[in-house]
Amino acid sequence: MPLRRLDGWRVLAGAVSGLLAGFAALASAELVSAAVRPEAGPVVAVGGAAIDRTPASVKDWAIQQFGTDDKLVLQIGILAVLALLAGVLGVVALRRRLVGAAGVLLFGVIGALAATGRPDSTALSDALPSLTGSVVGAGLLYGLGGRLATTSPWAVDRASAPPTSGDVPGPDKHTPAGWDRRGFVIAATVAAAASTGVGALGKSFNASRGRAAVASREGVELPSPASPARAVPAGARVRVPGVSSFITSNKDFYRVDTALVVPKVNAGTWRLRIHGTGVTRETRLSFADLLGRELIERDITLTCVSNEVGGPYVGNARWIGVRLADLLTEHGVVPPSRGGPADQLVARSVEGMTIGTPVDDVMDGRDAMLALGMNGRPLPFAHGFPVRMLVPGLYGYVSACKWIEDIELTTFDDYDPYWVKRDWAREAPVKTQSRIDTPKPFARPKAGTVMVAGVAWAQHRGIDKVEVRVDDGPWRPADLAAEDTRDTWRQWSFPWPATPGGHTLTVRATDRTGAVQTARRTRTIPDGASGRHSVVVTVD
Ligand SMILES: Nc1nc2c(c(=O)[nH]1)N[C@H]1C(S)=C(S)[C@@H](COP(=O)(O)O)O[C@H]1N2
Ligand SMILES: [Mo]
Repeated sequence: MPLRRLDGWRVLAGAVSGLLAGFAALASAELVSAAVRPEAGPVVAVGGAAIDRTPASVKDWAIQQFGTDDKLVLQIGILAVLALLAGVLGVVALRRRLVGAAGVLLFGVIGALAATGRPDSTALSDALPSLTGSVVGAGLLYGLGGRLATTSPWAVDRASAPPTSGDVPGPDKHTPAGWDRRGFVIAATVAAAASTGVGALGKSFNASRGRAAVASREGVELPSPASPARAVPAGARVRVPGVSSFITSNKDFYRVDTALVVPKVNAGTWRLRIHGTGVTRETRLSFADLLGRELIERDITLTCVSNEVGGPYVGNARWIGVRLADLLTEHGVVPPSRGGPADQLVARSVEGMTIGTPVDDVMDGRDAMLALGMNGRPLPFAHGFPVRMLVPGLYGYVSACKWIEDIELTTFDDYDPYWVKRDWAREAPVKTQSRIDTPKPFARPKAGTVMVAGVAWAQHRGIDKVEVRVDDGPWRPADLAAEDTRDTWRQWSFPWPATPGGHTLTVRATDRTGAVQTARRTRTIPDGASGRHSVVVTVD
């Protein structure tokens, strides 16, 4: 037999059938996940498993590179890899349909393992979306393969061609000219249309699941707090354009969490369990129980441990919530400094996050709270609706559990929460920091008086002084705006008589313990970045 030319169209059709199989698998998985839970879908599960296993340094790098888009980048990456592998499997299936189909099933198993291995997975049913999807995908690949069957696309001297495996019909049983193009195109079109329909159905079911939660949020009326925050002092805001607004709006508030799908929790069915060592009265509280208590309203600045010096992961909001210390006391909790048995409070969220906080910090008189409201609104879903924890003075990863549903009293010896298992410090008070908001790096201000301004924070200690240095000159005191509370950041400004040329501006803060913000640069891991923020500008 003469050497037949490589049939490029057939290879392409193979790749297309692989892609279609992948698409059908994901679409049916989406539909099944609507019946199980949206988080059990393969892309979310594999993405979540990847996040759980990413070394802290890589995760930190991803946050720096992509910011809040890190999750989108991850999902696009997963889909791109899946598409590539699906295409390859499709080509493999040209010669070995069973191998191709088995490959698709293998992905289903990987997805199922990822889904059931997530910390929030409580049922084996989480394996169903991936498994069902892969069975559909494998079946489709096998079926489409029937339309493509002929000799190997590459080869072709029959004598030297590898033995045809049993599942591949020999060329002569099919169209002698090669493969069944018409049949393939029809089958592929039908498969694509069916998958699109199934996927769309799954998406709409998943969306309607969230609708009850959305309605429950819209129904929340925040009562006026028994203990309101005082008005932000007029002098707390410096009047310099470019400074961060004193209160960060909900939409501008940074978001850092591991959730690929923002949990949509229905406040009507939500419960908070309080239990553990030293809890004399274990309870489950409803959202209405919390709303019915005396509420406090406080301005609190929240900071992420992943914030680089000068970085954006800090925000200040007016929160309304329940005093956590009172709630714990009612449940019999005694802090270790007064002889209590539990030194760690572990908060768990609906999606399986665990966050550990020193019980002494929660109960030492500061305004640790279960927040229900943020800037006058129920918490946004992305910021923890219906309830999140906040402890002034501690980084978010050791204090600010969003979508909280469980509080367990335990010890630091007995339990390591999520981030601690991943090399971050057990305890992490916020480090004293300051940031230049204006001028921006590489700005070109005109010579004359240039207003340098920004924010400084040392939550729960308070900021007492901010100083600015130009190049290697002396430290000069900045004008400090009035303090709102020692749990909030403080704005500052500095009128700089700028002379032409390149200059470096550096800022440092001193907190109320008298400690000066260190110049020693450290990484964010394990307990927060230290060092001083500098901005280089060229004065014209
Ligand atoms: N459930 C849950 N809560 C969480 C996290 C998370 O990943 N999951 N991240 C924590 C971290 S690291 C920070 S800095 C704050 C950020 O809160 P924000 O997104 O509302 O700004 O939430 C904390 N609470
Ligand atoms: Mo964080």
